[in-house]
Amino acid sequence: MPNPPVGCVIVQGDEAVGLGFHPRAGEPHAEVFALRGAGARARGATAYVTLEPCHHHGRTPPCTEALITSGVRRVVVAALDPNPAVAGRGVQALRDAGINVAVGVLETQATRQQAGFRSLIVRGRPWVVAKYAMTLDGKVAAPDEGNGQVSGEVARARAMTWRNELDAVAVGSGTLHSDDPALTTRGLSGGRDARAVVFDRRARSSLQAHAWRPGSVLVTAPDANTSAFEAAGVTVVQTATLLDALTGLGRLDISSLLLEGGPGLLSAFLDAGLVDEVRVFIAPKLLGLGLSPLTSPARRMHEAQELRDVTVETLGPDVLVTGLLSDI
Ligand code: AOF
Ligand code: ZN
Repeated sequence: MPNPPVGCVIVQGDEAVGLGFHPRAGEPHAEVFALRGAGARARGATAYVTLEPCHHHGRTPPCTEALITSGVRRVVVAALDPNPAVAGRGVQALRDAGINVAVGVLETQATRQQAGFRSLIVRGRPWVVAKYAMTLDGKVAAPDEGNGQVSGEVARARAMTWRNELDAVAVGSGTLHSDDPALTTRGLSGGRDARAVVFDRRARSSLQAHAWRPGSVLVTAPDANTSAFEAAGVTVVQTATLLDALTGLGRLDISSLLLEGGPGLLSAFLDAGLVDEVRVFIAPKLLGLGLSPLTSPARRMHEAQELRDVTVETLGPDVLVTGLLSDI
């Protein structure tokens, strides 16, 4: 964060002679690693890259220069870079240098992968992913047990990879109080923890909760007393609306936010039109009474929010359904 995940492959004939990806902000871009691998075999080759090559001096020099110097003949770009410092200039520079450039190959897949980066640079706020696991009858928790496991091991492992991939993971004060979630990435070698974000309008959460660790963020109302949190080293964002809260998280370079509950937080985001993507696990269990994932006030079917670009996958005994509520 806040840079995009980008991959590049250099292909000579039908052989991949160089592979690269951008590991983190401050380190070289994908193209540079791929061109290093290809060496002299880049001459006359085709470079495939998931994001338009940059044409500006950021933390690193422009990739257009590296590509032109390498002698590649053709560049295939999945998606243009919405960064105002690039925005088509990268493609133009390559074409001006006589390189054949194709744009828009596997664009949907690439933009979905880059959703956080694109959201932050275009809207100034993170891409918001709502996630929950429910039984076949649509319950996320049993009446007498707040945090019993709904989904199976394979599904839970998948959800852990999201805590590694997204920049931040958020819960409301109700979930913090009832479940005391650790919000860490477990069981993943080389994984990193997303920043923990707690939405607590009154700032009354216990500082003993596991979610508070270095880098954790408290989002609260403008008039809340936050001195104890600040003294404990928690980053505080004080705003009156959820939209402003997201902009505040964007200022912290948080480009993607995984909403992990509970129903109050999810519904507040959904009702404000601020959920961009939904990922739901459905476990083949029948519970009966229990907690619904949402408390939204829709009364008729036409008021339901309908997902686009829906994917369905089975994970062990569970089903994962994902879809988008906004355009990338
Ligand atoms: C590329 N290839 O692999 C990536 C790009 O501060 P810098 O130098 O790292 O530049 C960051 C910007 O460069 C970022 O905002 C985005 O526009 C672009 N990222 N571009 O050609 C890459 N990661
Ligand atoms: Zn670059």
